[in-house]
Amino acid sequence: VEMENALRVALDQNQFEVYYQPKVNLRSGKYCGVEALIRWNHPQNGMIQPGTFISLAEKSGMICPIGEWVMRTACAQAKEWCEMGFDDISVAVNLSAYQFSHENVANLVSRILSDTGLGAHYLELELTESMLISDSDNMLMALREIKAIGVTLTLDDFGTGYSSLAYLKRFPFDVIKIDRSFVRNITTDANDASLTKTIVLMAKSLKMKTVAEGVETQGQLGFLSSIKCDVVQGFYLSKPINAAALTELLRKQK
Ligand code: G
Ligand code: G
Ligand code: NA
Ligand code: MN
Repeated sequence: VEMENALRVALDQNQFEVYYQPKVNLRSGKYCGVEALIRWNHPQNGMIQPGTFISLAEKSGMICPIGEWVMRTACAQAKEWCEMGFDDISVAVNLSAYQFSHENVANLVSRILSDTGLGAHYLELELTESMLISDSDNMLMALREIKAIGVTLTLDDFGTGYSSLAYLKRFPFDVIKIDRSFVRNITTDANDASLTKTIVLMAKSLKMKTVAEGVETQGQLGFLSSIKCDVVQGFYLSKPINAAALTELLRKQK
C-alpha cells in the first residue's frame, strides 16, 4: 500500500520521465526509431531505474495509469519530432501483461493516437515472450485489434521464452527483438553467432524485421550488419537519454 501511494504521488507530481534509446537502421546507417524507457526522478532518492519499481507497479495495479502516461508522453514526443521534420522516427513502448488483463489496450492505443495526432505507423509496442504464456486467447484478440489500427508489434527478448517459435506461429508480430543474451557473445561464441544468424534468416523468410538489442561493440555491429540484421540498439550507439538530448542527436544527423 505504501508503494502504491508512492507511485501515485510520483505520477501526480510529475516525478516520472521518459528516456529514449535510439535504434539505427543498418542499411541506411540512420536513426529509425527510439525505445521509450521510464525513469523515476525521486525527490529524495534520485533517479530510480524501472527494474526496481515496474514489478511493484504491476503488483499494485499502478502499471495501468503509469503505462498510459508513458504511452501518451512517448506519442506526443514522436509527434513533436515529426513536426520538427524528423518524420522517420518511430517510438516503441513497453507493455506489461497486467495491462492486457485489466484494460482494453487497443482502445487505449486508439485514444492516445487520436489525442496526440500521431500516425499509427509511428507507434510500436514491445511485448516480452513471458507475457504470452497465459491468457493467450485474450492476448491474441487484443493483438489483432491493435495490429488492425496499424501499430507495429514487436516480440521482445526473443529466444528466452519457453516456446519462442510457437509465439511466432500464434501471434501477429511484425518485428523480432533478439535478446541481448545472444548478442553479447556473437563475436566470441560460434554457437551464439550461428543462432543469431539463424534468427535473422528465419525472420526474413517470415517477412518480419529484426532488431538486435544490447549492441555494445563495433565488432557486434559489424557482425549484425554482415548477417543483414535490420536494426540495432545498444550502448555502442547510445544509452537511453532524455528527450532534449535525443532531439540533439537527431539534429546532428541532419
Ligand atoms: O533501462 P532499463 O533499466 O530502462 O529498463 C529495465 C526494464 O524495464 C526493461 O525490461 C524495460 O522493458 C522495462 N521498462 C522500461 N520502461 C517501461 C515501461 O514504460 N513499461 C513497462 N511495462 N516496462 C518498462
Ligand atoms: O528489452 P528491455 O526492454 O529489457 O531493454 C531495455 C533495457 O536494456 C534497459 O534497462 C536499457 O538500459 C538496457 N540496455 C540498453 N542497451 C543496452 C546495452 O547495450 N547493454 C546492456 N547491458 N543493457 C542495455
Ligand atoms: Na523492451
Ligand atoms: Mn528486451
